[in-house]
Amino acid sequence: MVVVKRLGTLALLAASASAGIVAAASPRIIEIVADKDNRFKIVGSKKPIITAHAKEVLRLRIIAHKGSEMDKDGTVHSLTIKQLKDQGWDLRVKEGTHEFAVVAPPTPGEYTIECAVKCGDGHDDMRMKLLVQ
Ligand SMILES: [Cu+2]
Repeated sequence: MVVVKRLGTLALLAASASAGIVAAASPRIIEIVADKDNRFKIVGSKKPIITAHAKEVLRLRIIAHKGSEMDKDGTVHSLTIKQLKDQGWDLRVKEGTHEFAVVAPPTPGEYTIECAVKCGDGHDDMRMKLLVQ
């Protein structure tokens, strides 16, 4: 019984180690400006749409500029997908450049990424799209 248990643990360790290597294999970097005009802009793209494969690991580099308002704790914007908040899709950013690794959801479809921090004029329309294929 003890031996079986140990083997199980080893197998689990091996599995998570290889998963780590796969995840680390150069995820795409997507550069996003959360701008002072309270709009999201994707560097090198005309439309604020991120296209990803299901479960794709993405590295988001977010350049944040304060709008006319910010949160008490200094957060100037956020990138939030309401239904995926508990899966890491609630990125609050202060002024400056920040990098986050996120995973696209397993279910294809259109997801709205919105700002959940009151950032001033334009806040209500501060959103972009995650298109999962
Ligand atoms: Cu906002």
